[in-house]
Amino acid sequence: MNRPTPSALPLLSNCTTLAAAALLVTALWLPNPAQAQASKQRPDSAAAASSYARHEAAQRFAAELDLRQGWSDGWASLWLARAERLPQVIRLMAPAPPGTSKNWAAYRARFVEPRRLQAGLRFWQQHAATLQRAEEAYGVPAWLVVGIIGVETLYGQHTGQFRVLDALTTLAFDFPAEHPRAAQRTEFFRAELAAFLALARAQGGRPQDWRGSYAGAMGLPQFMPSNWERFGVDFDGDGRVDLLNSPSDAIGSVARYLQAYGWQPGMPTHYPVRFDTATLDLEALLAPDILPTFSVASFEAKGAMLDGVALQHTGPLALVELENGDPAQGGAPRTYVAGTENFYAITRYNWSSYYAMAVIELGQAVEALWRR
Ligand SMILES: [Ca+2]
Repeated sequence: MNRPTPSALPLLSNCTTLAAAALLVTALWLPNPAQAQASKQRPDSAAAASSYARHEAAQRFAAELDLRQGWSDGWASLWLARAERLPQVIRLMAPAPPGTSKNWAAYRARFVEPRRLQAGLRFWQQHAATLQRAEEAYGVPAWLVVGIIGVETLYGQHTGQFRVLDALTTLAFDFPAEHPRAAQRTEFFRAELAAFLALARAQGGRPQDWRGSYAGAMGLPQFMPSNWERFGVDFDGDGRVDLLNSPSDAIGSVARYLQAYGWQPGMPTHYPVRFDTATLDLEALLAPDILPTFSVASFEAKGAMLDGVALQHTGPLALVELENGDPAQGGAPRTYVAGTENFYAITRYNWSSYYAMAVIELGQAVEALWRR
């Protein structure tokens, strides 16, 4: 996203695999005029750019990192001293106001739309052989890789305009204290900052030049630095993992990531579900959230009824609930599906059932165009 306004929040990428549910929820809230207004009116008392050169905790962190990594040239200290605080990043991390409702129909419409479908088709046509090679290597289907790269960055068109060094340093040392998981998030972003400094050093060039999302996610697949390190693949064989410029590396890395988080070849992601109102125990069905927990038999015993091939499913299922706005304010009824372990695997990329559903629907719609 070039302009990360509240109405066009870039998705928080696979940083969420390390438990950023609360954050992700923030990214999911849909455009809310009141919220946008509030953020415009907020006085930017702390907005003046200030560097971390004299920030005690940041400098201590950098010195320790230099020592731990054996960076005798003081790489971390040098670059953290040049990092600047980004007030906009802090604002984007604030939790959504209470009572904000989510809207699957509106969310879907942002991602499954003609422009993105056409870009997806072009991406598939251009990279068909690579997508097939990734499927053979990692068991992850082309449509899923195409869905993820499409939702994340519109096939590389919106990879983020924030300086990654500034964004990560801001989140590592000025994470909004009022956030319910501020301590955990601070630790997370400090680890990502350390990984980023190591990555930039290994790749050459100045850390200052790297651009990404406001959360520090980078490149076509919006990988966080630690995931670049863990799951990045040199899939075009040029000797380096380049997720900023190489679609092949991005394709291979996304597929490898999903394989690592449990994607099972051939298993559907979800099934339609209908309710038997006489026996429905919605509270019990929703209690495990999106974690697949119920056998087909126990799912149906609680009033969530399946049909056709779903009845032959052998693994656990989750009842996935998607809001379509606030019913009290004219919103549509909620959408429900039976999510499998593969649905869950997609949410390891970005901890959100709305995200997973958009990825699935975009990827499969592009596949239908491709096969036509
Ligand atoms: Ca490469």
